[in-house]
Amino acid sequence: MPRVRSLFLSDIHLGTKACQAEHLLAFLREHPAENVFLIGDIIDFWAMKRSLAWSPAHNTVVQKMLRRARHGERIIFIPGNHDEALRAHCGTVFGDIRVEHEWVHETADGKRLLLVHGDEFDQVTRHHKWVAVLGDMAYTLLVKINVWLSFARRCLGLSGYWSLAGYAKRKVKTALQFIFDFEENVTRAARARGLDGVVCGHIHWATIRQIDKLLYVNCGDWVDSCTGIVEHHDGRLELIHWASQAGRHSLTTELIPE
Ligand SMILES: [Mn+2]
Repeated sequence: MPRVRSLFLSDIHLGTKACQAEHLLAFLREHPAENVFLIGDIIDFWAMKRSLAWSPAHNTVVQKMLRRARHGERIIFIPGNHDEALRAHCGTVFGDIRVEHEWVHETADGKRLLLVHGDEFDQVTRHHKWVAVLGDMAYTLLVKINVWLSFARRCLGLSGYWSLAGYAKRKVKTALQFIFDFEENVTRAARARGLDGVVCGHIHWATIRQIDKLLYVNCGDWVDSCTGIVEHHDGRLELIHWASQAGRHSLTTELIPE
């Protein structure tokens, strides 16, 4: 029996420099599965139009996927916005990999989950670099800079207090609101279809949690956080943070809250 029942991966962004293909390959090696769900932005056609960053490791990822499909793993590819060119091919099969606009997966313990990339629930179309802004360290630094900034403003004779940190905080609040809106919209779509939850990607923010008694699962990404979701043979879902240091793989996991 393969090590896990299912793998859920999204936002790999093959074809970009940022793609952590080597880490992904190590993760894939450790996780033979019955089902592999590729939930969008697997190949980044947008970035490849600007500049091609296709390394041998990116080739290997594609080859491994084709090989796994050939050897009987069920692989379903749901295109995202960065690989939307493949949406025209939904309903077809490429080298044993099935391309679908969306999918309903039933876990071993009977939960029916909607699998979608999620960009159609994103009110903002631009990319989300702001995730990097969310951090106490950045905030603390901003507060420190602000002390000097206000001193400089006083020296320049500028009146009134203007807070850089406050400005950043308002921006972060907007970013957090964006995440909440996205999560709510996606979950609502699953509820409307009478399903038990949703597995998506797109916002590069991995999590497994309950929203209004529905399961909300996000696969995260392989450009920054190196995260994926696995379904164990009993249907339990687990978020895996994969990190590799000097050839030694370390695993930290976060279990689904009961
Ligand atoms: Mn996306």
